[in-house]
Amino acid sequence: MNPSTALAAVLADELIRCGLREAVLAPGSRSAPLALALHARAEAGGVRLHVRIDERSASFLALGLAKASRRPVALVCTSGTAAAHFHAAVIEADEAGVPLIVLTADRPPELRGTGASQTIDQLKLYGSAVRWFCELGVPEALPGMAGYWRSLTCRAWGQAAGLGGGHGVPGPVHLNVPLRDPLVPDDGEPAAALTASSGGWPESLDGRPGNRPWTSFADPAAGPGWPAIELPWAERGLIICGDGDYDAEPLLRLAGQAGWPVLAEPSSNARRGPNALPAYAYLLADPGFAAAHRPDVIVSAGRPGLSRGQLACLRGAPGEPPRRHVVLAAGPGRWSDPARTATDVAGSVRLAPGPAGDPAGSAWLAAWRAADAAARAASDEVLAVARPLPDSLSEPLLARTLAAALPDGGLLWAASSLPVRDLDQHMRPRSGLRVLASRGASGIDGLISAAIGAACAHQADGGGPAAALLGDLAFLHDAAGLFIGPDEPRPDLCLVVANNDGGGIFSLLEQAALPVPFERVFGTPHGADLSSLAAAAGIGYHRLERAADLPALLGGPAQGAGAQLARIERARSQYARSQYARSQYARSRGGRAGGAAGDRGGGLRIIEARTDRAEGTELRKKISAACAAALAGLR
Ligand SMILES: Cc1ncc(C[n+]2csc(CCOP(=O)(O)OP(=O)(O)O)c2C)c(N)n1
Ligand SMILES: [Mg+2]
Repeated sequence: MNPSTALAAVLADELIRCGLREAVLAPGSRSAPLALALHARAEAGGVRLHVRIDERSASFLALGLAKASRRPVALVCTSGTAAAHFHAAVIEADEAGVPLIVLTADRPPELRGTGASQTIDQLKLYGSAVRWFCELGVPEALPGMAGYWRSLTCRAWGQAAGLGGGHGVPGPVHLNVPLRDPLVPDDGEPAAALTASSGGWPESLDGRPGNRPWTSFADPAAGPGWPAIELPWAERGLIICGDGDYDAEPLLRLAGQAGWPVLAEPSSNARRGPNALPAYAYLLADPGFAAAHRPDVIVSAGRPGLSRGQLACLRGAPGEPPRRHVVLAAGPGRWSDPARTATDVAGSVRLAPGPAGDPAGSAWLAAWRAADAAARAASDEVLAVARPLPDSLSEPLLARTLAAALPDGGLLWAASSLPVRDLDQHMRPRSGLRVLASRGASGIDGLISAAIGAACAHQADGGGPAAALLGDLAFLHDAAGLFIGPDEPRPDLCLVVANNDGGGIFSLLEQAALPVPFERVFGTPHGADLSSLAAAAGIGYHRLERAADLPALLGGPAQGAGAQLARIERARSQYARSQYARSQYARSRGGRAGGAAGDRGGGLRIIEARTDRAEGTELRKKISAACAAALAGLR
């Protein structure tokens, strides 16, 4: 076996021993050994492989897979600008704590700096966005390589997963892999040999017996716990849950014990239980309510920052007496304190024994609940009579309906910009729905692919149907993410696009007052025909006319899905072996393959809701005014 092939086979083998389940790659020549090794292992049922043409889509697909599964995903590309296209997803993975193992193939050193084609400086390409960077040595048939390659792979796995001596935070790692020709297996070498046999090597390349990884990591749950902080009870407390992957249960219990409202962003997955207040954004945006309801204690978790009212609440008013703000950290050195008001950082928090009022009868909680109910009723009333038709397609109504319609066990990907904010303002508390979003860097990039990845992983783990709520610019930004090869795994996923022909969020910001350049410079209308795009990608499409029709549409395939299914059927017979491997994989995982479209009925499809930006702006202003009037009525 030639050295490049051997290295790739060992890397793939060791990653699978570590627990790798999903790998994503984009095509290229320098990366051929890695691609062939992963493909061989996928055929054997050891891992699921996803191939994408566009590296940016590939990297966000990997991000979605890793985010939903909470496991490292391998991401492979060739040398040159291909590697640069991973950068945005690597940044999001860093900010949001998502485990990725990025493997960029590279020219060997003797070909660098010579003007050789597709050669750039790939060393530390992602800067401080990775937990660990390592440039591998050019593979050579020397003794000691098995230990070198296998231990290094385990280190990458441990660093990405946040393992290896404590409660680390998961994140991306970058292995730059120089590969020298030959880049394909030697003549006549069977594909099966790519699973790390060691013909022609000075020593065995095999891993540890029993299919164990070279290095195993102690379970962090067995180690010393995170420092907890004890808080004395105070009546005026708030729990603010920002985006993030943390266990909200202890916070919800604390809220119940202390009688504190829970103000939870959708992707905190903490918007449930009796103290969760879905209209909280309207309460915090109301200066009168905010001034009369200043908390003495705030406990915050995750990454808050979705609305100005929420940030103002964290900041407090000038001259106000200092208050306690306990921030729960995701891990060492990783906590969010956007207003710089943290008085304490801890791993968890509990109420100190001692005098506590009557949380159930607390006037503080009752006031928040009454205000929430009033704001909710006011906003619902505006939505119910929104022009031009009753039950017309307003974006807030779409968000509210979608979050309620997905069944228990479902998954919802919320795009940045207005979709996640509409959910924040209108999604009713519920359990059973997992809401994910790219809120690490809050980009509108890669969101189709990230949603596809999240849905694939969610459904491979036995999860239910998935939907994504996307703005039109976010949708177009990752249009390449729609173009998926016939043999690629596809989830049951509805891409629900609120198409207001531009960036609706800017109409709510200060620049909206600049009439002349506004539309061209911020609004960015495009007039794109999404149904043509769907047809070009062979993806089912449905135009939604009324929000009330959404629940029924979520359940079934859209127009055009028949053609998609037929294509997939052809692909199925062509690739019967791959399908067999997928089912083997699914069995080994104890779940579904999550393979081609139709495995779960719906497949990948688009539902477009056309809305009007100006009307949407007016509607949101009306809702805010109605909420303010309702809150004033309570005083
Ligand atoms: C990669 C990236 N580029 C630019 C932005 C800035 N940005 C934030 S929201 C937005 C507009 C999004 O428009 P759309 O997806 O249609 O959602 P809408 O505001 O209409 O709901 C832009 C360009 C961003 N967040 N990420
Ligand atoms: Mg838009």
